Amino acid sequence: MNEGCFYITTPIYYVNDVPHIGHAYTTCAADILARYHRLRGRRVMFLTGTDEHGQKIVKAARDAGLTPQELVDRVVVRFQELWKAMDISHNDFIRTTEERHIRTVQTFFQTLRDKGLVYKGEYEGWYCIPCETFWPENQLDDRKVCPDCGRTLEKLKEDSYYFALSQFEKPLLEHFAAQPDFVMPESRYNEIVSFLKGGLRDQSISRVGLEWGVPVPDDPAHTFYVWFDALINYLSGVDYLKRSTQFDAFWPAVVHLVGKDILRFHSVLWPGMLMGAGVEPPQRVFAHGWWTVEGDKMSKSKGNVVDPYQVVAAYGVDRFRYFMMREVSFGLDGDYSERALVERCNADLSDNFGNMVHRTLKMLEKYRGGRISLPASYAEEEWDALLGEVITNFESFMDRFAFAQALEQVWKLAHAGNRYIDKKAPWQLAKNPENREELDRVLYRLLDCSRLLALFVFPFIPRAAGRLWEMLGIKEVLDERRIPADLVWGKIETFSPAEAQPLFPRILDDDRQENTERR
Ligand code: ME8
Repeated sequence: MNEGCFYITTPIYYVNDVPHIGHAYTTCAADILARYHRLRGRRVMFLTGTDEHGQKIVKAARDAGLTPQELVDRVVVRFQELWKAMDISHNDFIRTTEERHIRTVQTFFQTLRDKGLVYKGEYEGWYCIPCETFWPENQLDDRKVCPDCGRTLEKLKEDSYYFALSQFEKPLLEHFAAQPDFVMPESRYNEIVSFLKGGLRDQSISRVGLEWGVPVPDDPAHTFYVWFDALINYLSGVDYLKRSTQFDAFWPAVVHLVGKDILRFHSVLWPGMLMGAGVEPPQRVFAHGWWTVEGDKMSKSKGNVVDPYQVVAAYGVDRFRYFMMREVSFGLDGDYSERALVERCNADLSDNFGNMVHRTLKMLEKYRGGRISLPASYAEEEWDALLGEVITNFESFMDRFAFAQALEQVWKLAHAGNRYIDKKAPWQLAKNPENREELDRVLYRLLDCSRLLALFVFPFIPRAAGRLWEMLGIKEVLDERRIPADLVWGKIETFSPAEAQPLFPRILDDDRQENTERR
C-alpha cells in the first residue's frame, strides 16, 4: 500500500432481497470514513457491491418466476439507487457476476492449487440452505437445525474441492498475536482468537450441481462456494489480476467493515486464503452490531424490516445518516425506532447545531447587514483551547471508528457557540455604537465556529454541511478543504452569507404521525 492511500470496503450484499437498514448502516459508516480520509488528504478507494451467486439467489429467482440473471439485474438497481439517495461516495461498485471478478476468483484458485493447497475430497455434512453454511456434526443437537437461524438442515454428501485452511491455524494465531487490532472491537478479537484456538478444519470451497456460480477451472461440474467467491471481491475491486498500480497502491485494505454475523468469514477464512495465495491480509476487520426494531429482531415475517428509502423520504438523508452513527456506539447493537430518531435529531441537529447557526446568521443579517471581516484582535485563549481539544479527541475517535463519540466532541463547539451567544447577548451590544468592535468579534467568532462545524460534520451529513457552507457564503469548495489545515480560527477573511434558512427544522409530533400513517 502506498503512503497516503486508504482502501475501505463494505460487505457485498446479497441481491436475493431489497436493501434494509443493516445494509444502509455499514455503507453509511464506510462513507463517513471515506469522506473523512479524503478530507485528510488521503487517496481513498471505497468499494461496495453485490454478492450475486449461490443457492439463495437461485431460490429467490425461482420464487419470483425469474432467471437468476434477471433477478440480480433487477435487484442490483435497488442498491445502486439507494446509495445515490443516501449520498454514498463509493469509487467503484463490484458485482460478482462481472467478468473481472470471475477471472479473479479463478486465478486466485489456480494460485492456491499451484501451491498445493487445494485437494479434492468428499463432503458430507448438514447444510443450511438459507445461510449457505455446512455445520459439523459436533455443533448440532438431535434436532439438526441450523444454530444460526433455527431452520431444518439437509444432509448433503458430494464431491468438493477443499482449501487447506487448517495449515493456517498457527500462522493466523501468530498474526492475531502480532496485531492486537486486527479485529475490532476488542471483544470480537477475543472471540475469534478463542475460536482459532479451538482448531481449524479445511474449508470446502466448491459445490456440484449448482450452476449459478463461478465455474471451477478445468472441472465444469463444480462451481465455487459462494463465500470463497464473495470474499475475493475485495481483490477484484483493486485490479489484483493485473497487479496494476491500483493494486500496489491500495492493498492491503485498511479496513473491511462487516456485521458481527459475518466476522468469522472475514477474519479467519479470508486471511487464511490470502496467506495461502501469498497476499498480505487486510490491516483490520471491524465488526459492527445489529439493529433491532422497537426492541424486536428485524424480520420479514414480523413485517418490521426498516426500509431505508422510506426513512430517507420521511426525514431526509442527513437525519437518517446522523441517527445511525450517533445513536449507537459503533460495534454495539442498537435499537431503531422513529421516536428515537426524531428525538435524537431534534435535540442535536435542530436545538443545538441548527439553532446556533441560525441565530448567528440572523444576527449577522440584523446587526451587520450580512457582511463581516476578520477583526483586528481575534485570538482568544478559551476558544483556542476548546478547538485544540475537540480536534485531538475527534481524530482519535475517528481513528478508532468511534463515530458517536467523535460527534459528541464536535457538539462541544456548537454548545459553546450557543452559550457564547447567551453570555455575550449581541442584541445588547448592538444597542451601543461603542460596542461595535466587540459585536464584530462576537459575530465573527460565531460564523467561524459555524464554518468549523460544517467541516467537522461534512463526512456525516454532507448535504447539510454543504448547505451551511453555502449559507456562510464561503467561496472555496467544501470538499476540497483539508483537515487539520483548515481547522484553525480566522481562516476566512470575509463572510458574506446568503439569507439564513433553518438547517434542521424541528420535527413535530404531527409530522411523525403523518409519516407513520403514510407507511
Ligand atoms: O452477508 N443490523 O450479505 P447480506 C445491522 N453477501 N446489520 C445487519 C442487520 C441488522 N439488523 N441485518 C443484516 C452477506 N445486517 C454476504 C456478505 S462479503 C464478502 C459477503 C448486515 O446482504 C450483516 O451483518 O446478507 C452484513 O454485514 C450485511 O448486512 C450484509 O448482509
